[in-house]
Amino acid sequence: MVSDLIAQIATAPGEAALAVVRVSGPGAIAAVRGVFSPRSGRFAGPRTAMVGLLHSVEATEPVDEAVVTCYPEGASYTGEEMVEVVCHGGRVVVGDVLELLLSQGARPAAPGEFSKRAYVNGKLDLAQAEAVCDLIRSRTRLAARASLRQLQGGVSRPVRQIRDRLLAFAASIEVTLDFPDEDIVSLGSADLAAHAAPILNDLRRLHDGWSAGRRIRDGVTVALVGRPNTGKSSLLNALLGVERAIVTAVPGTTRDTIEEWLDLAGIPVRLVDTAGLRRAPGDEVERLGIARTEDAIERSDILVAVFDASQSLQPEDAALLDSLRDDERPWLACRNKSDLPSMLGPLPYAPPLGSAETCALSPEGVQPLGTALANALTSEAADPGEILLTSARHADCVRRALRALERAVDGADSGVPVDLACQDLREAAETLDEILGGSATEDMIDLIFSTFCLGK
Ligand SMILES: Nc1nc2c(ncn2[C@@H]2O[C@H](COP(=O)(O)OP(=O)(O)O)[C@@H](O)[C@H]2O)c(=O)[nH]1
Ligand SMILES: [Mg+2]
Repeated sequence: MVSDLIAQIATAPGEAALAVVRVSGPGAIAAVRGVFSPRSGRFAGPRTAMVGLLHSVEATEPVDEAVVTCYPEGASYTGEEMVEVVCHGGRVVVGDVLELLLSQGARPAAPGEFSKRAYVNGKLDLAQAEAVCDLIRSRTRLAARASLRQLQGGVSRPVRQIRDRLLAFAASIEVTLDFPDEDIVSLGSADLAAHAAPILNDLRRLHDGWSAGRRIRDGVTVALVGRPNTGKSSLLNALLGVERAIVTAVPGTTRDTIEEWLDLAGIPVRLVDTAGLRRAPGDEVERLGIARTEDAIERSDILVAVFDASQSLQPEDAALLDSLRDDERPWLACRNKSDLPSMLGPLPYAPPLGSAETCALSPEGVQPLGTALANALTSEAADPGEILLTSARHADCVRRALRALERAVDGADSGVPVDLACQDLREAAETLDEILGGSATEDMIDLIFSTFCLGK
């Protein structure tokens, strides 16, 4: 593939001590040479940092003092000849540095273009390249670690291994088909099932990690629901440790839904405070707020039903419990205002995720709710060292591979010719190869890299 010269700022915009501008493609080093004068007077060899002055081509206008490192073809992130310029950050300088490099014949790189080149040049497989993007976007440490493992081949290795076993399996069957007269024992359906079993097992295990992986990557939406004045906004504030939502003693204060991210046991939680579900809303704004509440409930993975424990169960509380009973989503009860004398008896239905007693007036008082939620979230979480699929694309490939393999086994069972089973095995292997990028189409690749950030 013929490649051109690209340049882009690799760091986030805004005031910062330093910024990084990268140039990649044939002639990258010559392009930088034209606008950079090393302080030592001579251009250092590859992979050696040089401090010096970036200036206009005519050397009349200094642009910045910078550190420049050159990478030869084959030994850089993209696999191409590449230069990394570490200049000063901020609004002006870094833009000028990029301009300077563009004036040397580079064009601005599109989002994900450096990583795409790394993939095209075999520096990273597709799953690894995707991990770079995920690592940057991680919302919690657990998510970052899962992406790092993926970057280091944690997903690619088992996937490649299973793919190779499927191919070897298919080849071993094909041998019996190609040379039917030779002294090769042909595979019966029982043999096929026996050979497929360990592969099926490994594929299933890989796929099982997806539900935990998805939570770690995309997070879980938790909505606080309940009638007005039970303390939902206070709970949100105390859990976040900041006064995010307005709290007053006036029922119906929260008119809009408020969302904030929270890190609970390493899982990103989108916590949603809702307007109370009142049967007789005060005005139009509150009516709209309640509509949004219903929408927020719809989008939630877990619901927290908040009750004012200093009052007996009110008709609106009972109505909420009725609707929760009919909802398939898991929920837990929060008995708030535990600092006041308790008037709330046992609830008519046992919450599937249990109950937490809280006092929303302090961060310590809401700890039981944090713990109950964390327990609910981590109950099916994998152990930290386990390989987790954190990409919907990967999970989909594994699911399709599983189906193809199951088809092979079922088909052989019901007397379908073995060569058809072979086709299914090859299809399963090819589907897994999509994870690594091997059998991914050009459009698929472009789509994946287009979601990357600029300069990546
Ligand atoms: N004593 C006590 N008061 C609380 C507690 N939680 C909230 N409140 C008070 O209850 C009122 C309503 O709280 P708010 O968070 O706005 O309830 P929301 O309508 O459910 O969002 C406010 O006056 C809060 O200060 C609590 O745990 N103990
Ligand atoms: Mg509120």
